[in-house]
Amino acid sequence: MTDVKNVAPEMGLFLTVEGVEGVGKTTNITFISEWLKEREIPFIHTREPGGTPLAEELRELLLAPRDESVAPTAELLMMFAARAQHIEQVIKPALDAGKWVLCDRFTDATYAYQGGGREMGFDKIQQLEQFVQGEFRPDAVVLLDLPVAVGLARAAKRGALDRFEQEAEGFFQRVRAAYLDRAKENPGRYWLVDAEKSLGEVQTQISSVLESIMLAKVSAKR
Ligand code: T5A
Repeated sequence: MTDVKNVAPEMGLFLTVEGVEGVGKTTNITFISEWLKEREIPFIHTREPGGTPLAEELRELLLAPRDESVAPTAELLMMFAARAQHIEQVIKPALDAGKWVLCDRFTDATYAYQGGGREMGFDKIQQLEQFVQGEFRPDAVVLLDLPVAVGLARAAKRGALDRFEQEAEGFFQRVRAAYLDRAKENPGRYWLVDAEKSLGEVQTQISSVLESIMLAKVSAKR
């Protein structure tokens, strides 16, 4: 185990976890939280859409199944409205205080779901990303990947489906493809984990990814 106790307080890091439905984000974010606690690394755990009272209200609006069809542009703008609030109220203050921010989804999900899944393309998302975030990006993205059918089967076991989970399999195939394309384009920032394996094997991969991320951060500081 790398000893980071003396450097951790000044080592804010923005780590996001991404993947298609049922890939195991929630399960593995709990694992990452424990991993950080064991190393006494100060962190917060948050999520998108959500993370502040206003953004959580937007999440409810976005995820609720409804009879009215939601215009992709309306969906996209609500994602970024929630994100703007989340960044200013929660993410940046935590990073400024030297904490790690462990975030369940961020803008990569917008590229994957609205850009890929909804086929909106990526130009407008890039413009909004620049408008809302400037140059602010996650330091590292853990991308959990598995065949869509496996993830959907896992998600289906949890009960009632939200508005996104009700989409057809083709939607999630496009989501997965968009995630994998982004990981290929930015190999330094994305850490791909084979999430089809057993939970133990997935968490072994995640531990080794976290060690690498932390070592990279420590050496960048020296
Ligand atoms: N969205 C979000 C956008 O469209 N645009 C955006 O910009 C953003 C930010 C948010 C929705 O919003 C969309 C995407 C989403 O549809 P969410 O809650 O983040 O919703 O998304 P979900 O994918 O639904 O997340 P969940 O937390 O519900 O699912 P997880 O976390 O991927 O899966 P988890 O951990 O609950 O695991 C599912 C089941 O699989 C088992 C678990 O025990 C659980 O039962 N499991 C395994 N089983 C076998 N082997 C393994 N390795 C396993 N790992 C987990």
